[in-house]
Amino acid sequence: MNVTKRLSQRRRYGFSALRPLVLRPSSRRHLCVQRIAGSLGAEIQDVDLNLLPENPGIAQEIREAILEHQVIFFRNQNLKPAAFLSFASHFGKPAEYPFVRGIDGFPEIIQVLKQEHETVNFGGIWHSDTSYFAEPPMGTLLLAKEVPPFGGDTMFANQYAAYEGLSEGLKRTLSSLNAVNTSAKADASKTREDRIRDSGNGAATTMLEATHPVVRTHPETGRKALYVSVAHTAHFEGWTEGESAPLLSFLFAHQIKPEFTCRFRWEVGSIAFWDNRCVQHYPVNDYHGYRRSMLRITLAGDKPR
Ligand SMILES: O=C(O)CCC(=O)C(=O)O
Repeated sequence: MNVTKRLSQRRRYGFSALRPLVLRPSSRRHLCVQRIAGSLGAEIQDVDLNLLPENPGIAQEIREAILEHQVIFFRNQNLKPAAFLSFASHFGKPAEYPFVRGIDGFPEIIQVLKQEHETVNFGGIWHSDTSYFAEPPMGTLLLAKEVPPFGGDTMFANQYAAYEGLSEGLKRTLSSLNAVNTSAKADASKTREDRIRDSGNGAATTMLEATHPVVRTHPETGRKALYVSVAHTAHFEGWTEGESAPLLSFLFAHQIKPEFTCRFRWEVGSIAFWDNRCVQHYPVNDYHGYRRSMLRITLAGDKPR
């Protein structure tokens, strides 16, 4: 059965009833996909994303590539905000971010900015986006507008690999645990302060919280992924913070082992598109004195199971 048919069956019948999706690169006809690391990440070369509306096959192949590689990258895509939003909309429903106002005319697009005089970068801690939502975003897209002459890379970590790298004993223990995820952990809150100061939307004092399984099953691939993060996970459900801390600390260190990661060097016009259901990311803050500006869109997701 081809991938398109299986994806539509998954949508109709639900995901769990079907075998995990196996993607065959041989089904690609439009895209050249080049892996950039052993664990995750691939660069898609020689494609003009403005041409998607006339080539629906390209969107389908991009969808397959993100499921296979978890994070994908494009170069030289100097899209205007409307075109960026239109590109993102092929893959899901753009959602608003609760803490920062969208750019003029585009409430679903926020600017991820670090200015020359600032020292803290937005999101500068390992995380999966807004896991304190009951239904966290399935994916995020970032488009580079201004980049520093060096540094400012973003790292990504494969949470399927992190889960698979655990012992069978710990996997069994984690299988029955939920964790409480909050927007209020101090290290994560700090990374938003500069942006809230200049483009906050009044929600800064709101504390958002959601409880999710520690191991989630990806609704499209059927694979299991670790779903806690140092930025947002406060404690296991029914455990105190003190009781949770030793096991969480182990998981936080384990899930970002270099072997599970890739690292992307940005250029103006680069796009990264990652799957928050199985990936964490970390923007490296090593470019003080230079400006870095990206546009970000998140795509609505479902309740982790
Ligand atoms: O600036 C980046 O590379 C990533 C920013 C980030 O962490 C986010 O948008 O969630």
